[in-house]
Amino acid sequence: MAEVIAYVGLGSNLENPVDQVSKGLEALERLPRTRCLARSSLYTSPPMGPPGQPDYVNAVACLATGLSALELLEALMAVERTHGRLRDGTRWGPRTLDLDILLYGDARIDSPQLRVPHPGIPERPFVLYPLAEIAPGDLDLPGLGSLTGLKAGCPRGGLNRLEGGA
Ligand code: A4P
Ligand code: MG
Repeated sequence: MAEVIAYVGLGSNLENPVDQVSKGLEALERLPRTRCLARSSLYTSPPMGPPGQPDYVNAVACLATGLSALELLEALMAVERTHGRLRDGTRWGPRTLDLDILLYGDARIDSPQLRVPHPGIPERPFVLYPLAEIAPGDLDLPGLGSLTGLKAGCPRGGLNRLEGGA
């Protein structure tokens, strides 16, 4: 199958998040039939969702992949399992690395397992700004509009680029 350009979002707020996201980015380089074309800086951001949890570290990577969207999802979940979850005796510990498929070529997928483009993109500065850092020109997000337009409607909030990250 021909290569597809896919964007993957990484996020962590537990167990040394900078390390988690850096190792996650390295793991993306090792996915089968996949090349990592670009990776954003690391960013810190206040938690979206319930307050009282630590700040997040986020990044976005651009991949060229021969995997299907579902194969890519499965590969990302395997990375989450090996890199993002810690063994706690016999039980899995908290998830420390979250990997989301943001875009898969110009595909629009709406299945119980996989929604692409990721529906949270428009309200997530920690996705939009790292994505804009590495996207070539102004991306059109299928069904969501241009990246420039989405960024204009989404203030940075407390998003900060980490110096020397990634
Ligand atoms: N799934 C469906 N579509 C996708 C997709 N495009 N990419 C399904 C990846 N997975 C997708 O995921 C649950 C199921 O989503 C998977 O089984 C897959 O089949 P999960 O990672 O186990 O669950 P989750 O991450 O807890 O839920 P959810 O709704 O994906 O949470 P989010 O949206 O990932 O949000 N604040 C900041 N500042 N930064 C963050 O990164 N992240 C979250 C988690 C909350 N607040 C945050 C951040
Ligand atoms: Mg997720």
